[in-house]
Amino acid sequence: MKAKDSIIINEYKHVPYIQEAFTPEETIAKSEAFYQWLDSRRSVRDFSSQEVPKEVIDALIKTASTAPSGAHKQPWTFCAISNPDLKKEIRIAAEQEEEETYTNRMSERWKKDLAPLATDSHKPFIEDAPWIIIAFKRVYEYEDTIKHNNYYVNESIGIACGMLISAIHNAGLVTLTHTPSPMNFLTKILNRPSNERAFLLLPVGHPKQPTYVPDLHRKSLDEIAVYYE
Ligand code: IYR
Repeated sequence: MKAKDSIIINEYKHVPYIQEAFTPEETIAKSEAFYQWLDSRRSVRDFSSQEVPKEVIDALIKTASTAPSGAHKQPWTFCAISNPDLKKEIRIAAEQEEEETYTNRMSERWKKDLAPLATDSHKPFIEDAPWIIIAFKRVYEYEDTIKHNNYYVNESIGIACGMLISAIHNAGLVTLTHTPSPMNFLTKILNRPSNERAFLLLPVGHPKQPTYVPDLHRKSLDEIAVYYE
C-alpha cells in the first residue's frame, strides 16, 4: 500500500518517514563498525594551525542542530570563532578563570582525578586551533516581550554537542570539551543576549604532529549495561 503524502494530526501536518533498513547481519555489522569507529575518537589538546574551511564548520554545526530537543525548540546557538584577536581575548579570559579554578576552586581529590589527563590552566588550543565553537544554551525565548522557558535545555544541548563531537571525528578533525568555569565571560566577549548561557567550548582542527593522548581505557559493556531480557 502506498503511504499517503501527508496526514493531519491535531491540525498539524505529518509527512511519511522512511528509515533505510538492513538485514539482521548487516545491522550487526554496521552497529559494530560504528562502535569501532567512534571508539577510535580521542580528545586532543594539541592543535596544529592548519586551516579548516568555513564550509566544514557550517556542516558540523548543521549536523549538531539535527539533534532531538525538547518540543523541538532547538535551544542552542553555536558561535564559531576564527578571528585571532577574539580567540586571544577568549584564551586570556579562560586561562584567568582556570588559574583560579586550579589554584582555589578544585579539591585535592579533583586534581588527583585529573592528573592522568595532564590538564592544567594553560589553554593554548584556544588560539592554536583554526576554529573554536562555543555552544550556548538558550534558556528561554522571547515572544514579543514575554519570556517562554525552553524545555530540557541541558539534555538537548548535551545531545547536540555529542553529535557535534561525532561529526568532528567523521570529518577527520579533532576536538576536546573545554569547560572554563564560570563561563559568563564568554557571554560578554561574544556579546550574546541574556537568554543564552555558554555550555561548552570546542576547539576544532587538526592535531599537532606527533600528538600523544593519555593511555585511557573505556569501561567494558559489563560495567555500563544491565539487560532485562
Ligand atoms: N574546566 C577545566 C578543568 C577540567 C575539568 C574536568 I572534570 C576535566 O575532565 C578536564 C578539565 C578545563 O576545561 O580544562
